[in-house]
Amino acid sequence: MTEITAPKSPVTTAEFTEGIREQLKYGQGVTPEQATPADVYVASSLVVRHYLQDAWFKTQQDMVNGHTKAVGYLSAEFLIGKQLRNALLNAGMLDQFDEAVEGLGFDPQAVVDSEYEPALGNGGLGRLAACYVDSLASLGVPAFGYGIQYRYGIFRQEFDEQGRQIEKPEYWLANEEPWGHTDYNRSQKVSFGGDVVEKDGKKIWKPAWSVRAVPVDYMVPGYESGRVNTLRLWSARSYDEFDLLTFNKSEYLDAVKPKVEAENISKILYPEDSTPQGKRLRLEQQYFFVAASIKDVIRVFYPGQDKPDLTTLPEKITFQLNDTHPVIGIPELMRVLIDEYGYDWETAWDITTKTFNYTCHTLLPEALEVWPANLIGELLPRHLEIIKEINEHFLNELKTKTRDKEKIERMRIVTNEENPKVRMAYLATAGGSHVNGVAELHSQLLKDVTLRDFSDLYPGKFSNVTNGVTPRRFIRLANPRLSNLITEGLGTDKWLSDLDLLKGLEPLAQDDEFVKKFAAVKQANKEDFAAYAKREFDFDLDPNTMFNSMIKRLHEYKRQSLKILALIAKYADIKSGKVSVDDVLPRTVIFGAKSAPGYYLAKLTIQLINNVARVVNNDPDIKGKLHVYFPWNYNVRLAQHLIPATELDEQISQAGKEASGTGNMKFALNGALTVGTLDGANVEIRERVGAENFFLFGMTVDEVEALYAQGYHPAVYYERDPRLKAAIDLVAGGTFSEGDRNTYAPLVADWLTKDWFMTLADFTAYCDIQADIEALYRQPLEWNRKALLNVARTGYFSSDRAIQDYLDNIWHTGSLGKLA
Ligand code: B1H
Repeated sequence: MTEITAPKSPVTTAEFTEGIREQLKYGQGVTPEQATPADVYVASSLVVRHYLQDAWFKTQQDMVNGHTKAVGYLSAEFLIGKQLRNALLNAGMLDQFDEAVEGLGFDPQAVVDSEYEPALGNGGLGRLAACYVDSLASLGVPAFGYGIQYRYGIFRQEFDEQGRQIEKPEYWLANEEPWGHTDYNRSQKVSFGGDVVEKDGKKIWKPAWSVRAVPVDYMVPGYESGRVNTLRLWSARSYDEFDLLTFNKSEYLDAVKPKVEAENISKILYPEDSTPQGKRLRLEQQYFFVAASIKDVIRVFYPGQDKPDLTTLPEKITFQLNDTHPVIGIPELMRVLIDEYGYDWETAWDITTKTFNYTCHTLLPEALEVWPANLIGELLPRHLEIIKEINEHFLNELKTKTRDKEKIERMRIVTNEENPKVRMAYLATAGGSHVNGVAELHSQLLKDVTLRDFSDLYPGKFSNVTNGVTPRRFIRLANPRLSNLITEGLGTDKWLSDLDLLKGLEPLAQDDEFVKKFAAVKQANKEDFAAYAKREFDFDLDPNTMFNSMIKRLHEYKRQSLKILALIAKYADIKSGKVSVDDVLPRTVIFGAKSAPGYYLAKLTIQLINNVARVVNNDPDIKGKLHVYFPWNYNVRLAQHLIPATELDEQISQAGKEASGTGNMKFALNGALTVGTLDGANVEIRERVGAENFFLFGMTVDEVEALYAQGYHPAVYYERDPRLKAAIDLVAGGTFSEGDRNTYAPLVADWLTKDWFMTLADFTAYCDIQADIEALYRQPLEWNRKALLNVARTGYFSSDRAIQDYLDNIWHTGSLGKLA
């Protein structure tokens, strides 16, 4: 390789303008006069890529030649959001872009808006992966994000006339997509099916079919680090071009069938969140991207070597498994080492266990992936053999550690039953060096409950890394007003790469003038959001009401039901005259949530929320005091608009069910107060901001467990609290279904007879704390003081800190250093 110079000094406005002109001319084939904002978007993106190119080369070169171990973050989801503004910010070109685009007669906002959001993730898990690649690059850590370039991202959500969720395909690649660089010359072959034969005592896998994995590379520029990492998303292509014989028989559609099937692998993101679906195609996806990534790493770190010394692999790379989705990588690396490179089992196992680590993101038992062994056997026969062998070795190892036979049985990776299953979380725990949870409480519960036997016998493997979010996208880009105020308050903008500096704002919470400025920022953001909601959804939000948001996937454990029932109870109180409408604190409740398409109760909850909105918003008795809005298709863009405008955030999951949450961090950092349970990262947020600056309610994990143990009867709570009874009766009686009592009957029946997540048991506490919330809100200065303290005290929740924790405690690697 030729020596590469350090990246160019930041571009000037004139250079940026010239770059856009050139791209328009030679790339888009239009004159600036003919160009649309979408043309300018593509051209500007390519200009940014152009200026990042040298830094990208340099970072790759340093990664391969350096002595710093790289990180391979393996994730089925990267919910990256729009790229252009983020890249401009991180590369230090925001002003040049604005000036160049304006100079050419375009509105920068229109240009940025013409980017189609890549929605390659379901929710928190995918967005976390995106924050982590941002932080890795910003810290100068050599890293790859490895995943799938789905052609269809998470579905586009619409609501029908009845307020029901409709899923529409999200074809984000319909237009030119300038960020992904498709690199056909670095493709990998990934094979499936067939059988295993033995020859000279050696196992040989004879696969039945193969697909071509083509990398699509996204640059990941670090914030002010001068480093540019790679997010490599694999796209599946066919090797089988037209079968001419068939074609000549003019069976045209049959001839292209194999091609279509191969390409199906990367066609669509599975829209389940927190509950994986055991589907063949999903396993194909998982193996597809993991196998391609492992081969890619060997290509990158041992270039041109036929017989690389792969015992050094753990010094070159550490693979982080983002949940169980990429865990098939463990038997795959074993297969590669043994079958393709001739290593013996012990050596291969030593390399493998040193290379992998596993992050668990859940506590719901049904969310831990378990694959039928025969499905793995059909698709990956050699891998099934290897998994069984890993299981045998593991059981033998366990016998040296404990005499407790039942415990050993419980820990089987492959279950002992007629149709055996493979427990991917156990495979990940046995096959890697470290296992971590994503918040302190979650990591503790992993050790005490979910993976208890493992933590008993391998206590050193377990640790915690509390999640974090990137302040670049979620403060600086989403909330420029607050960013300016923070910079003014601190006298520096260094907080963007050292979020602990936010602590310096603490004394300013005692400065009424500063608190008023902070309040003015929030007010302006609310007005902005109201205008945005008008434009995008034709909603009429009143920015002089409290903005109260609940945005997250629709899931029973997250308890959107609790929020909507409390709202209905308030409505019932006003209608019955128990509460005078004049005393009601004006509030705008905003929901954002997608439901898995097959999740019946979740979809019914969406329908209910939409219909509560319809009834409440149009009821003259309410006098505009309560408003409910449910913007459809919640995504990263909407989050960036709504979070800065929110004053009260809902984190009301049943204690012990939300692994961490990351929305909670984004809200606190943007100056919202939280009403929440002692769950996930709420616990740590509350510890840091102070109990007096957080609205805590509800049962604790221990109380939940005790109630389950004692026998939970939700109807008792319905009888006990008249507000709850009134709310449920309105739903059951048809108030939100035009008189029809059947519409929500399944939901009502679930509440009264099952209510697995104890919504009813927490209802009274939740309603009671509203009085505290409203009393404080009526004292704006005091509310804003607390909100400002939330900002000042939550710098810990930066993804830079989270990545530093991974570096120190799990990966044991560090930065390449910044480039000038
Ligand atoms: C989280 C998932 C998840 N946990 C299966 N588990 C999926 C599981 O497609 N699937 O099959 C997709 C996603 N996602 C979330 O991870 C947790 O619920 C949040 O509490 C946490 O903040 C987030 C990031 O750690």
